[in-house]
Amino acid sequence: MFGVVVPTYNEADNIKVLIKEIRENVKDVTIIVIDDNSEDGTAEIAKEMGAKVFVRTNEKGLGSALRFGLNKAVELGITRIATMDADLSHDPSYLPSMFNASLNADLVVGSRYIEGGRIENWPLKRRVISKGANFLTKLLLHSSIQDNTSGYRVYSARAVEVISSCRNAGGYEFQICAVYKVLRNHLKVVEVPIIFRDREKGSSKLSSGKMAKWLWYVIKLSLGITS
Ligand SMILES: Nc1nc2c(ncn2[C@@H]2O[C@H](COP(=O)(O)OP(=O)(O)OP(=O)(O)O)[C@@H](O)[C@H]2O)c(=O)[nH]1
Ligand SMILES: [Mg+2]
Repeated sequence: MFGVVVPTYNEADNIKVLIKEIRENVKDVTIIVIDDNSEDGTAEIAKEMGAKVFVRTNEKGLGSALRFGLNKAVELGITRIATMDADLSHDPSYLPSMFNASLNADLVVGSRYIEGGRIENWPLKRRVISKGANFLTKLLLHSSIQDNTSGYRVYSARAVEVISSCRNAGGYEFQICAVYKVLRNHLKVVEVPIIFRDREKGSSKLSSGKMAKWLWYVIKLSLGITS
């Protein structure tokens, strides 16, 4: 049984297209939207489109939204759960092959940094941030994964159980925690190439404050002073 978890904050211009494209690519898929009380009607649009929508009013953060959504999916009996951004950077046409790969792995990572993968139309600054984050993850946490920051993934129910300990990774650092825990528990990870497109509508939620929080978390994780 396949599911897709989409964290959203003010993605009204993108969510309708995304839900439609997910359904065009995967039959019988449960779409779970975790919305942190968007002001632009994202949750209402997702509900109208037939997604299972959870609106959180007293918590915020990409990582905690993903953890919440992945746990909900497991509760619903879904055994292979994709996560993807709502901003159309992650092309739903990769979902069938990623779900297929997930039948033999606990984590499938849609990777921009292996052969066949790439990023289209990202500004230099954004490329440097992404490459730098991956460099630090490999250096400090000895990750063998090339694209540790990608949010386009498929988790098995077993992987979701293992990453439930990522409680201290409430923001963008959740992606790093999840890869780290899955590798530490000797679960199988595969990377498949994806072509990533920059968002055309809506705005990025990645701020310098969130990047600083990300860095501090990764340092603490490498020193073993957080989980
Ligand atoms: N529920 C929830 N979703 C979030 C939060 N922050 C970001 N998101 C969603 O997470 C996804 C990724 O966020 P983006 O702002 O696109 O961040 P990014 O893709 O790392 O960066 P850009 O390249 O700048 O787009 C999008 O679907 C956002 O709407 C949050 O605090 N809560
Ligand atoms: Mg984005």
